[in-house]
Amino acid sequence: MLVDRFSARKVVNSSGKSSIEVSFKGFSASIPSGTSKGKSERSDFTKSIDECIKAINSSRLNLEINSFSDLDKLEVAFMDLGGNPVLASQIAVLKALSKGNIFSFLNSSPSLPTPLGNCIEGGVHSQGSTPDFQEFLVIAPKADSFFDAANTNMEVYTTVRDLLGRYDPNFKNEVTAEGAWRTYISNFEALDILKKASRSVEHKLDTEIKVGIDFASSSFFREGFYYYKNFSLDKPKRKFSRKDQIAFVNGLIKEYKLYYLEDPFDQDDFRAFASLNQNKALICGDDLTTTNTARIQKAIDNKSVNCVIIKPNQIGSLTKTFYAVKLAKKNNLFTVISHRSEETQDTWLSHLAVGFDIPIVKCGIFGPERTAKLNELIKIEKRLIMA
Ligand code: 2PG
Ligand code: MG
Repeated sequence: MLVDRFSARKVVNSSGKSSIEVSFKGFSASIPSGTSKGKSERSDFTKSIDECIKAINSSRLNLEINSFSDLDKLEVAFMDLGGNPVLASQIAVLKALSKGNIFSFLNSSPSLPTPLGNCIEGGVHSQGSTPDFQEFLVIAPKADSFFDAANTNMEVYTTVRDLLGRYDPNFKNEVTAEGAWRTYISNFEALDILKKASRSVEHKLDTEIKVGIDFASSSFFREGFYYYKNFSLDKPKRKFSRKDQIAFVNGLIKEYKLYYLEDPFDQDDFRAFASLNQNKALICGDDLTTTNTARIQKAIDNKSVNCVIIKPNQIGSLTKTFYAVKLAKKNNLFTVISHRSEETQDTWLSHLAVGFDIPIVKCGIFGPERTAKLNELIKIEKRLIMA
């Protein structure tokens, strides 16, 4: 397929900021951004979005792109503009190449991932006296279908809202950019509410529900210490050394039977990650590994994690994202493909989850940008059942 020209524009994301959307032969792709970024992530834009749009709209290319690996040619063409323009052009062309069916173009024996849903949000994704942990997550690992798993997460989400309404006098049904509940309680209270809601939905739907945390701990780590401002009801302020944090996280795994822990330690402390028992839970790197093969390799060498987050926008290239998935799988690491906080309504993430054969998709549970992705996976599931 000859790739000669694109058209680009701004669209509004879930944080009310501008994102880039790029179209090719009637297929469009828009790219999200993160709020809590790992420090080794690629820049979204190296110029202003307006300058990038102008550069894309005026570019005249002459590229023959017929396969996934040919998408590298777009990396060369738009390298100077940053990761988001590169990714947008690659995904738009991939949509055109696959006639909108990215997942079946990439994978001849596709299966569906399980959704890991963000229910309550604190950290830098919320404001005010909210929990220190960034995300309180739920998953129904044994659900019979993607639809059932997404529906279970939604039941927990609405049960959490009801419990927060009764428990937190400051709760106003507010949601964050990811559509999770914003509450003004401590980490432990939020965990207890999530656990309570999960137990009640487990009982109602007769299904197993597990909980997880994205600590995003680099956001409250400074000069060797973890600073908590909303640790627990009786003692909100805490200062933990590295050793304290390791003991604390180990205690949480036991007390809440955590299924999934993301970034429990600072993004450069590969060895602290390695100290956790990987037989008990998924220990996942996000800011630690940033979808970057060099950092994933370092995590493998240090035995830091048994799981890595895959976010195409962190590395700003679709082909490099694929190399990251390949490296992780070759080393028996679990993979979790993830949305970003500042999302668009595009659904390519859903296609990549199936196309790259990734077992878990991390996504918000509700809100237009999240529902678009979940519904696309429900549609893909339906298509696969009918086929
Ligand atoms: C994360 C993500 C998505 P952000 O930390 O895992 O929830 O947040 O996109 O802000 O990096
Ligand atoms: Mg994270």
